[in-house]
Amino acid sequence: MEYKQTNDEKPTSSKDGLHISNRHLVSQKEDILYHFDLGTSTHDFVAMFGDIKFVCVGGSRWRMKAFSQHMAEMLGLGNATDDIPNICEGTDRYNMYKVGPVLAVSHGMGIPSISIMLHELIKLLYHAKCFDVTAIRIGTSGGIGVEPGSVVITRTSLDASFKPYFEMNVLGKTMIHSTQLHTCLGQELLKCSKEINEFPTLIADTMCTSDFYEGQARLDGAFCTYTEEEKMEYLQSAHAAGVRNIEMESSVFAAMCIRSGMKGAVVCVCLLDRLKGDQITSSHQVLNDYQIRPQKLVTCFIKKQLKKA
Ligand code: R2B
Ligand code: URA
Repeated sequence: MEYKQTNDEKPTSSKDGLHISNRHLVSQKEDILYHFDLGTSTHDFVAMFGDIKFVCVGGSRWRMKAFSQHMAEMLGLGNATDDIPNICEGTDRYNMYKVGPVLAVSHGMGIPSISIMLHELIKLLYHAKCFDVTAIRIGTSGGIGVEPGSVVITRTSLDASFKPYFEMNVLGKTMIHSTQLHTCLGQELLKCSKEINEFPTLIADTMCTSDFYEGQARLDGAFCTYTEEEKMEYLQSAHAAGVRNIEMESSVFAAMCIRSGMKGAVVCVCLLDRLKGDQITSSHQVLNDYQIRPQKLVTCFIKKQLKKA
């Protein structure tokens, strides 16, 4: 196993925080961001994206559109009912919306999907000469020993063995990347939640898995090889290790934020308490109300930051 410390990486270029650590990219005449349907020869990245300061990512394309519409209203840049064009309309992989200095991008489900999106997003920001960019993942999760509807701001993303790193196989070797999220950013987000004062919010560790069913110790997948007692023992040991929620993208998100020099945060609402069950039984209305919570928190944070600037 090869231990790759993030700080060892030599950025090819760095401007107040955004690093691209890839010397091959510099010699390339054109860069095509295939899954965004954008390219440096066909699009003026500096003109389109040069003012971006905040990037918000989330699994669902509809949620990210609703988020950008809400953001437009909150920043006084439009009404929540105004249509906002999808910048990536040439592809059905990801959706992207821009509202002033805020870019909202969908990432689908799981580590591979968000990883591809983040490679292209980081290159987009690099080509656009963006600097001092904050990236926030807003999403859903399963809580462990927390009330449904609570929002967890991730301290560190742990793997399924509760290790604080993201392992990736590169050229047949295991590379390890740190998965600690930005401490001050997490504290600022917690402050916003206290100001909003509408839902419980905590800072805690998040477990990131590569599956929703067996990977998260559910008993209701198509296959299951363990007993209910073994499931509970595993979830209790996750709780004892400091884990308060489980989702499927935070590890590679944290790792890529560190590698690119972006401040990163993960803000997820808990749809259920996994110590009490596996199925998500709340009504659509309750689930919608829950899913708006991370959006509210992040909108409040961005509004505050822009006022300061
Ligand atoms: C949270 O919810 C999705 C699974 O339902 C997954 O993308 C995640 O991280
Ligand atoms: N997302 C997950 O990954 N797990 C849950 O239990 C709920 C949402």
